[in-house]
Amino acid sequence: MRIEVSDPHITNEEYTVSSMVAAAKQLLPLEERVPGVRGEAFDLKSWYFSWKQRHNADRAPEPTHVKVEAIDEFQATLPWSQIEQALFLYAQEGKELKKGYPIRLYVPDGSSECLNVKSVVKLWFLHDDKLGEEATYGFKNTVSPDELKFKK
Ligand SMILES: Nc1nc2c(c(=O)[nH]1)N[C@H]1C(S)=C(S)[C@@H](COP(=O)(O)O)O[C@H]1N2
Ligand SMILES: [Mo]
Repeated sequence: MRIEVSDPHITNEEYTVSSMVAAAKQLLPLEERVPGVRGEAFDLKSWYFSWKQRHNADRAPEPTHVKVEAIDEFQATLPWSQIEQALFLYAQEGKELKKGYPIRLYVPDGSSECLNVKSVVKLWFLHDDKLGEEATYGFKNTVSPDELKFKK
């Protein structure tokens, strides 16, 4: 399973869980930020900064938002200010995740539990103030029954 990571100011790359973990500077027990949920995690923002550094992209502008997409096409977009505590769970009891594989986002200081996106396979660092200061989530390309009628 691959996880695609992109930032238009840096690059577009694919990672495995282990290569992502190897690139992380800050590993921590998830429980430190999400009481009651055990497992091993890495901090999102510090992952971004070490990734940026590895690509010698120190002058790239700081993102305004992070967007994640899961295997089931569930997505979430978070303003940069809401990801201060965000982290990815990647293992439990030393093994790959049974639920949420390959990695699961947790946003302890986010506006909703619904932002804890399971099975993340795409991670985008975005640069667009117009996306606003509210976190959003939901399924990609949801089409209402009414819209479907017109598409036939
Ligand atoms: N991939 C994926 N992640 C998801 C969802 C989803 O439908 N797909 N639902 C979200 C919502 S709305 C909630 S409330 C939580 C539920 O987490 P749980 O399965 O651990 O109870 O997962 C979030 N993460
Ligand atoms: Mo939810």
